[in-house]
Amino acid sequence: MRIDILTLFPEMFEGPFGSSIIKRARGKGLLYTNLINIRDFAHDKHRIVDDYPFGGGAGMVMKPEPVFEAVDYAKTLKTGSLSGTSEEPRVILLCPQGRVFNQETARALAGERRLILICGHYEGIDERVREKLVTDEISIGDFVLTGGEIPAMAVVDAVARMIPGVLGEEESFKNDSFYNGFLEYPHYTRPREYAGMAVPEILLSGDHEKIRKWRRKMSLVRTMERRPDLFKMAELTAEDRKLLEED
Ligand code: 4GY
Repeated sequence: MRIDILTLFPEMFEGPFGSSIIKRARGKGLLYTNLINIRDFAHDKHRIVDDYPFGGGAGMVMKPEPVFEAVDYAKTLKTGSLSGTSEEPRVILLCPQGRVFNQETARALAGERRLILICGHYEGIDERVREKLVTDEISIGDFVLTGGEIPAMAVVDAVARMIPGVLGEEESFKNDSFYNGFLEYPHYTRPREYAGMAVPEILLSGDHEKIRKWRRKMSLVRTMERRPDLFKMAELTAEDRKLLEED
């Protein structure tokens, strides 16, 4: 998958894209990321990309021209299997007004061949960018950040790990919270006792069927207690009901 990211602060992405699983995914050729500096598309010698808002008010607004030109440029970039195709890529703006991102969206986006992400900054971005260029608006939650860069990193990370081959067999997303609609069960590793706190006996028993049931039950109870909204939506099996009824 190819992801082009338009930003005024490309250096912010160096850490997250150069570390851990995202670094490995890029190394394996499963993910190709490209950073485009919107400032490179400014029209004047001072490379100005923002201006005062029409109608007055606080803060600066990102000018439309550099963003339009940066998106046009991004659309011309087609390497490998994308060359010669005329598919119109999804152009995603990260902003608090967008649809709230979740695992289902991550899974859907992981099925695309390419994405273009736009990171706004300052007070906002000229509305004509939204009207003409943007196909999807995504929010990572009901809070306001200083820019769309951190949300873009979150989206790339969540999408990348859903691409087949990015996670090893050991790391598979099949056990994730949200993949199956429930929160995860508690995890433990050595030592068996730490600071007076013991690992639940059942995990040391070697009885894989008992362990599976215990984990399932913890997952159900946690979801019920902490995320009643998720629990309401989830489908319970006959075994789930039985696990919830015992002591
Ligand atoms: N929350 N989810 C978010 C955000 C900052 C002004 C547009 C969010 O996605 N983005 O808070 N973004 C704003 C700042 C320009 C982006």
